[in-house]
Amino acid sequence: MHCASASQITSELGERFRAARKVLVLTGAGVSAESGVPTFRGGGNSAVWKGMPFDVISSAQMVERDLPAVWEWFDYRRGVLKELSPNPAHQAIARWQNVFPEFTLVTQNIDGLHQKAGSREVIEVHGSIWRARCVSCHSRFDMSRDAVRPEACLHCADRLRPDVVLFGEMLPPGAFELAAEKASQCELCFVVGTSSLVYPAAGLPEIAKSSGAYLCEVNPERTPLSDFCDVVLTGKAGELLPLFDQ
Ligand code: BV8
Repeated sequence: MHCASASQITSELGERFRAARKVLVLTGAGVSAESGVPTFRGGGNSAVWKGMPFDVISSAQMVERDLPAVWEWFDYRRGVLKELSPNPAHQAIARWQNVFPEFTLVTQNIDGLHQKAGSREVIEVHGSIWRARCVSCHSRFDMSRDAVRPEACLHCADRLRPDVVLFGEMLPPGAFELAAEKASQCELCFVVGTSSLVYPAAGLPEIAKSSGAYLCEVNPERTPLSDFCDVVLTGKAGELLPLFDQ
């Protein structure tokens, strides 16, 4: 495993970091790996729950077929996340919102660790594990930390489901559009801890690059995006991102 050294941060990247005004960061499960959150794919195998690949248990069809099973999967993950804290990668990204005049943070993660690290206005393109939503009136209910999950919608009594985007479902209205707009305007785009396989989120760096942004990937492994990047920092986000503050 490549150890993260400042030498990886090329002078050009350092200069662009110091000069940039409009910066976008896209994160995936890898940014939470050092907090103890299991990733879905890193390390070759994809996550499995009770014999089902995660993109089956986390699918729109499963909500129709077996909502209690979907809740069991997300209740289990909420239980794991309750004990976990942001790591130096989340903390560095939270500091960056005060460094750059126009800073945008887009995450595929539903774990809320960016917000716990102090990041504001996080664009959660795949929703949040800390909210429930009514399947019919779409009322949302906060389940942060110790709130118990309401049995049914307090407004129309219909069933509640996790307020996350499942496979085969559209992203939250406006979230992707806002992220795509910011991606098309940014000068510097960091892609941190994602395998760049899940769309449409994986299309955001391509929008940034084709709009003239300088693209930097941070990941211990190569991804389908790596060849497309101006610079690839090979290593752990929690070790590499704090190096930019120096
Ligand atoms: C949709 C919430 C429209 C739930 C998630 C185009 C081409 C092919 C397929 C499609 C396409 N368009 C749409 C699709 C289908 C599908 C898709 O992309 N499938 C993939 C599998 C091919 N997309 C959808 O279904 C999307 N919706 O398209 O709707 C539509 C609707 C109706 C009808 C027609 C069209 C919705 C996708 C969102 C699904 N929900 N999450 C939950 O969490 O359970 S996706 C979920 O998986 C995450 O949010 C994330 O997006 C993805 C996992 O990816 P990563 O976060 O990147 O994590 P991964 O484990 O894969 O990789 C971790 C990386 O970190 C690795 O590279 C590793 O090396 C690195 N790493 C590890 N440690 C560290 C590290 N990096 C840095 N530091 C470390 N320490």
